[in-house]
Amino acid sequence: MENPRRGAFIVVEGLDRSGKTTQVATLKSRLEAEGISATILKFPDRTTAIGQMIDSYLRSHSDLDDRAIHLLFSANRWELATSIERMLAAGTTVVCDRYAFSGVAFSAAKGLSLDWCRAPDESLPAPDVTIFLDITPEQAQSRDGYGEERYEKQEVQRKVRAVFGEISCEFNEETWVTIDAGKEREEVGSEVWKTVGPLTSGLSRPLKRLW
Ligand code: T5A
Ligand code: NA
Repeated sequence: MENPRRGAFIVVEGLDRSGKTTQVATLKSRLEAEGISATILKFPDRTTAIGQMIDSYLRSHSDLDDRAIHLLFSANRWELATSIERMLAAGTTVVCDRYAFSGVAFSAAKGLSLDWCRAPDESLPAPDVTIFLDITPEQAQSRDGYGEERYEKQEVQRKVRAVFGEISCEFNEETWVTIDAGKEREEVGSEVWKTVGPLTSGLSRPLKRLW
C-alpha cells in the first residue's frame, strides 16, 4: 500500500522586518485558495508561559543570561513539536514564521558557539524547505516599527545575517532557498510560491529531524 501523504513543513526565516509575517500570511491565503489546508505558527510563540518570559526579554522589560534566553527560545519550540508532527501527519501544511535557525543565528551572533546553540534543538522536526528572506540591515531599518525590540540594531542584524549565511551552507538548494526580500511584496510572494507550489501535493517521504 502507498504511504499516505503528509503536509509540507515550510519555515520562513530572515532578519527582523524582512517581511516574514507579511509573506507567511500571503502564502497561507494562496494555499487555501488552492484547497490546501494550512496552518501558520510563529516563533517565538509569545502566548505560552515561556513565551511571555521571552516577550518580556525582547521588549527589554527583563534581562536574562544569554544561555538562559537561548534555552527558553528552544523550549518554546519544543512546546509545539508534537502538535507540528500531528498537523503534518493529518495532511495540513505547516508554515512557520521563524524556527530553530533564528535560535542559532541570534545567539551565535552574541558569541556563543554554533555547536552549543544547536544542541537544544536537536531532533526537532526538520523543515522540508527553509525560505530565507534576505534583506540588508539598512533596508530593514527603513521599514515601519524597526528599532522597537532588543535585537533591532544594525550591528546585531549584520552579525545575524552572517551566521544565517554560515547555516545556509549546510543545506542544498532544495532545502534552503534564499529570496531577495528587498523587492516589492508581490514579487517576493511569487518567488515564495515558486518554492512552495511544487510541495502542495503533499509528501510521502518521512519527516526528518534537526540537524
Ligand atoms: N529570536 C527569535 C531569537 O533570538 N531566537 C529565536 O529562537 C527566535 C525564534 C522576535 C525576535 O526574537 C529573535 C529574533 C527577533 O529579533 P519576531 O517576533 O519574529 O522575533 O520579530 P520580527 O522578526 O522583528 O518580526 P517582525 O514582525 O518585526 O518582522 P517581519 O515579520 O519580518 O516583517 P513584517 O512582515 O511584519 O514586515 C515589517 C514591515 O515591513 C513592511 C510591512 O508592511 C511592515 O510594516 N513590509 C514591506 N515593505 C516594503 N517592501 C516589502 N516587500 C515589505 N514586506 C513587508
Ligand atoms: Na523584531
